[in-house]
Amino acid sequence: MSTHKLTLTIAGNDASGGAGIAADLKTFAEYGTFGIATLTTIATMDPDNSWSHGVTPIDAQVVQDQLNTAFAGPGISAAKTGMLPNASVINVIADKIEQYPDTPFIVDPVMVCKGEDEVLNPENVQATKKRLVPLATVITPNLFEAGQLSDLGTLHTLDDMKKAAEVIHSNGAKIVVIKGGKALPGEDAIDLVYDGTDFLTLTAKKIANPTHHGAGCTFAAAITAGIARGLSPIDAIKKAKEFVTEAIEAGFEYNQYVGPVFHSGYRLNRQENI
Ligand code: PXL
Repeated sequence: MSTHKLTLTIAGNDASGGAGIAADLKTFAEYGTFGIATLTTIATMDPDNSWSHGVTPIDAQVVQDQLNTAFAGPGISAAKTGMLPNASVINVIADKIEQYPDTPFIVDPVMVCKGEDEVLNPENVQATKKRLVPLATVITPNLFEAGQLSDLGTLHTLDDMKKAAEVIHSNGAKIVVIKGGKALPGEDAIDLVYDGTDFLTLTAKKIANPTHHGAGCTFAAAITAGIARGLSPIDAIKKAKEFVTEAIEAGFEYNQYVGPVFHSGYRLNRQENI
């Protein structure tokens, strides 16, 4: 029997390489897992029009075909979702994941890209609540996404985050991680973890670098790979916070619009450069 740990990302391609499946596959590799991608959408950014985003969905049938391929191997140790274009694609994913109740499933409910404040597609919020939240081993909304998923609207404080986490947990997600990130006022980047019993806060100093692009994807991918490698979900979340903090610190300016994290930062901090 193979000892390789297979990790699956069901997400979009960020054509600039910082977020989406690129972030996930690079992170999976850093964790020593065998990454597989099911592409759901292609996100492009226009250098001639203020980096405005274009989103091209992949047909739901093609998403289903990719999932069938991904699950036809020795078995997926953990799977995650990222950017999903519409309810049809969400339904196809939920139908497949429901067939694998023992596979840890991490939902990163991407609703907006950094720098954009328009919700990608309002029907996604409803479909995510109905189909993906109940299946989630871990769900990783940012403040905005947690406000939408809990119907509590804009969240401003740690108390607001706790209330939202309770609602999202009551809708079926086993562990809720709300990323306060840079949106929560104060000096620290605070994430709130709720497992239905205890609240845990993970705190890191906010990093001055504006190199956050892809941080959310990288964090969720690191949780996925950590669980695949045998960590408990809570330990995987703590490790992922360290991993993404060092990835942000190692990030760079891609152009005037965007600064991605560097997904190899954690390893390179511990390894002699080749
Ligand atoms: O960071 C959110 C995100 C997720 N997935 C894809 C993206 C982005 C933002 O640009 O392009 C594919």
